[in-house]
Amino acid sequence: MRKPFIAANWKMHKNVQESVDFVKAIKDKLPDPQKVEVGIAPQSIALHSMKQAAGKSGLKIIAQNCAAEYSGPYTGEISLRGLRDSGIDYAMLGHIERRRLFNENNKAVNKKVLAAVQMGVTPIICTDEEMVQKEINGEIHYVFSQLMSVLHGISMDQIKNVVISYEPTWAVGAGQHANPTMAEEGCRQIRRTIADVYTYEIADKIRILYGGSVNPANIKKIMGKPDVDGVLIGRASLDVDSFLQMVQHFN
Ligand code: 3PY
Repeated sequence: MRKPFIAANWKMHKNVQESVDFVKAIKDKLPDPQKVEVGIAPQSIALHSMKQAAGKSGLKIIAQNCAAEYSGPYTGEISLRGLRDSGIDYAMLGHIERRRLFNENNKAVNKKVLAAVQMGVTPIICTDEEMVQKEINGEIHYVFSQLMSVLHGISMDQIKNVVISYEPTWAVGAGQHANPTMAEEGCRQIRRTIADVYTYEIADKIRILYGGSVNPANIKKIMGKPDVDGVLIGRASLDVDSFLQMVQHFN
């Protein structure tokens, strides 16, 4: 059974105090962490304080990015050592806004994914809908070429410690209606891609999230789809009531 995962992407919103106050307001109202995983990705300056505020609540704190290096002379970057030592569980990598606004390409994301896996920080790899035809064992399959590039060098063992998020460009930051059928189709094709490149058993266990315009009105429908194991929520996760409404669906 794949444990559902509800993650908030706060982008560049909320300062440290606002982030900590939010955690204090929600931490005793979260669903059972054995049944559902809940996480928040704040700005990097709030990661450590949020982790401390979360205490033993089970709330996961997620970095929105990291460097491909453990530590060293990389001015302005977020080190994996710093994340690991602060107890940060996940790093979201390759989000469409990083690609679009900061020119991150597949090669850069791949380096980060490899480094994160090696350092024990689980990557949440964001991918959009670039599908191509590929010949696998003599058959033509549709695969996510972008996903294949960023997973380059990830072994059978390492892929088990990766979460994938399908975030079609048309839905991110748009506030428009997310389409549950299209969310399912994207996640299903990603699972097929993983099965083609790794194995069916691995594809069956890996968690695939959907991201883009998720809100209290559509979350239940989206998460009700068989290949959607969770969601990455943008704008609708910034408000305490709306956040709780979404996570408490799964109590
Ligand atoms: C959005 O919904 O806008 C997101 O970017 C989720 O990551």
